[in-house]
Amino acid sequence: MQSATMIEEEVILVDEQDKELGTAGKMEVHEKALLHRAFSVFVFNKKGELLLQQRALHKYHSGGLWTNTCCSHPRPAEDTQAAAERRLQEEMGFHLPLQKVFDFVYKADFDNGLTEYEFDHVFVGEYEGTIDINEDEVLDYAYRPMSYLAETIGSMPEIYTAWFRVAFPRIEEWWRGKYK
Ligand code: DMA
Ligand code: MN
Repeated sequence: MQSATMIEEEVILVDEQDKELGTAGKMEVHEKALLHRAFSVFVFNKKGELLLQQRALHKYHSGGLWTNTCCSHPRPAEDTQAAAERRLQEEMGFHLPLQKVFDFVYKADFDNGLTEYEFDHVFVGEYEGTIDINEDEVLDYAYRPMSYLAETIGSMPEIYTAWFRVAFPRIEEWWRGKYK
């Protein structure tokens, strides 16, 4: 029997301006380094600490690494913010209205031959309530101060995902305007 996770998920192919070009299978785009639409969610508590997740060890790339609260890809025809709110619930077990803050394009090659090449929409939200992680996706979580993250991205970059390190300076700039 085929499990739900084995059914090929479809993602949205885009150009560098996020214009839709079509759809393709999730594994195919990461094998062939095709640019596709993605999102990254950054959730903070009232003190302005960032909620990190540690990716489950068996994820298709970056397993065991620490990263922002939640990441994934919108499905074909799915609104990107709605997808981000859906996936935050699926991975971290809570619902939160999110706000788009910026987007960026990045490309990163992984040791296992896969590549992330994404137009990444960045969303933020504030949350203090209960967290119920999905163990198929997430190994652990922790709220961390931005100063600690800035320091440790410098001193031990290997524990963090590639896109988290790329996005961090811009999130930090946004964070200074809100929490500092
Ligand atoms: C993909 O996230 C998106 C980014 C920004 C890296 P993911 O690998 O966690 O996606 P999924 O949860 O769908 O496996
Ligand atoms: Mn991707």
